[in-house]
Amino acid sequence: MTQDEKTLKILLIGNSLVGKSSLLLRFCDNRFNEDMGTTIGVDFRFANISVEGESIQLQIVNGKKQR
Ligand SMILES: Nc1nc2c(ncn2[C@@H]2O[C@H](COP(=O)(O)OP(=O)(O)OP(=O)(O)O)[C@@H](O)[C@H]2O)c(=O)[nH]1
Ligand SMILES: [Mg+2]
Repeated sequence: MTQDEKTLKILLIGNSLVGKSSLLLRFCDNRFNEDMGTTIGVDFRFANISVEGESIQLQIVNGKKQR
């Protein structure tokens, strides 16, 4: 990562089974997996997007509401 590359941290939060993991998988890999199972602990992914020619790194944390 170069010094001037921008990084954004994104936290996905919401109740269990609302589709957080599915949203993340679709965004990062453009896939859908019907039997993914509930997320244990914290799961995170990195993604790069380009906005007006500028590269931005996304650090997406898939959180979980504790109950
Ligand atoms: N039909 C349909 N089902 C979806 C969609 N998104 C998610 N699901 C289903 O909803 C269920 C829960 O999705 P997850 O992505 O695992 O939800 P989650 O919020 O990560 O759940 P936890 O990890 O338990 O917090 C799964 O059975 C998915 O297959 C959607 O857009 N359409
Ligand atoms: Mg999940």
